[in-house]
Order: sequence, then C-alpha cells, then structure tokens
Amino acid sequence: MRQMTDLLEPHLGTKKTESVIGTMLLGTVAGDIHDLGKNLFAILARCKGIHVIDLGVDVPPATFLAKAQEHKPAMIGISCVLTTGWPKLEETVSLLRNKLPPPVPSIIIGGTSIDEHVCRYVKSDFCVSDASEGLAICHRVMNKSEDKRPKKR
Ligand code: B12
Repeated sequence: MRQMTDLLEPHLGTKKTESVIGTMLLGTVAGDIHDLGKNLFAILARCKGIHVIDLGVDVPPATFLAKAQEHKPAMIGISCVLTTGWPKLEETVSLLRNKLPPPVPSIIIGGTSIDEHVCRYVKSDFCVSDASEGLAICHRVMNKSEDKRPKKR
C-alpha cells in the first residue's frame, strides 16, 4: 500500500487544483501508528485544493495544539484506527477546544474504529470512516468558512 501511494502521488500532484481553499492540520492520534488511511485522505485532499499539514503518526495532544496555534488551520483532522486510541482522541479534541481561541477550527475524526458513538464521546464536529465522505465535508466547511462559522452536527 505504501509503495503504491508513493508511486501514485507524484502523478496525482500534476492534477492539483491551482487555488487552495483552506489549510488542514492532519495526524494520527497518540499511541496509534496506522497511517495508510490518513495518507490516502491526505493525497485526495491535496488534489482537491486543500493545503494539508501532515503531522505524521502517534501525535501527542500537545503537538496538535502547538501546530494549530502556529498554522491556524480551517480544519483539524485526526485519524484513529485503534479502539484503544479513543481516550487520547477525546483528550486531544478537548485540549483543542479548551485552549484554542475562538473560532475553534472544525474537527473531523476518521479511521476504521470511528463511528457516531465515538464522535459523540470525543465531541468532534464530524466523523467518517471513508476518505471521500471526509473530503466532501471538508469542502463544505471550507467553502463556507469565509462568511460564517462551520456548520456543526
Ligand atoms: C495495516 C494494519 C497494520 C499495519 C499498519 C501500517 C500502516 N503504516 O498504517 C501494522 C502492521 C504496522 C499494524 C500494527 C498494529 N495493528 Co493493525 N491493522 C492493519 C489492518 C490490517 C489494516 C488497517 C488499514 O490500513 N486499513 C486500510 C485503510 C485505508 O483504512 P482506514 O484506516 O479505515 O482509512 C480509511 C478511512 O477510515 C479514512 N480515514 C482514515 N483516517 C482518516 C482521517 C481523516 C481526518 C479522514 C477525514 C478520513 C480518514 O480514509 C481511508 C480511506 O477511506 C487492520 C485490520 C483491518 N482489516 O482493518 C489492523 C488493525 C487495525 N490493527 C490492529 C492492531 C491491534 C494492531 C497492533 C496493536 C498489533 C500489535 N499487537 O502490535 C499494532 C498497532 C501498534 C500501534 N501502536 O499503532 C487491530 C485493531 C483492533 C482494535 N480493536 O483496535 C486491527 C483491526 C486488526 C485486528 N482485527 O485485530 N497494523
């Protein structure tokens, strides 16, 4: 999978849209090293005009916060594949909500272990277990972010 994405990415790059619609901070939650899904989503998002800052895997909550303060993204995406990652996911979302000045960027979580119950538990704005669905949500949020706060669930 990794080899395939490495091969594909340079070719997809030539099709990148010219205008950037927004910046997104992306990473896999602390304690989790799965990144195939996150990387697939990042490739799709970059092809569709989103400037993605990928923090990699096993990203501590404090790093998400520091990078969000530095880059002021329109959205923050957190990947979580392990069910054991849920507590750290909750901690990360809570830290971002409590420490970032308003308007807090919309937070989307994704990965195999994610469903609406997890979304409610961690209090994220959006949850997906499919990259294209996530991309559609990001587009909706970023295209609206000029004039109003992103629509919440
Ligand atoms: C590949 C894999 C690995 C690889 C990971 C390689 C890598 N670089 O990612 C390796 C071998 C390293 C691995 C390790 C482990 N794994 Co593993 N792994 C898998 C496996 C087979 C596939 C996961 C995967 O990549 N799926 C494909 C991707 C494309 O799907 P996805 O992540 O869901 O992503 C899609 C969407 O969710 C979405 N998406 C994903 N992230 C995001 C983020 C955002 C913001 C958005 C919008 C969308 C989005 O986009 C993608 C495309 O649609 C699964 C089993 C399975 N069949 O799912 C087990 C599985 C996830 N692993 C499991 C386990 C237990 C582990 C280990 C703990 C094993 C161990 N004892 O060491 C370690 C983890 C160590 C750690 N600290 O993280 C368990 C988890 C069980 C659980 N209850 O949580 C699973 C389910 C296997 C099992 N049945 O037991 N694993």
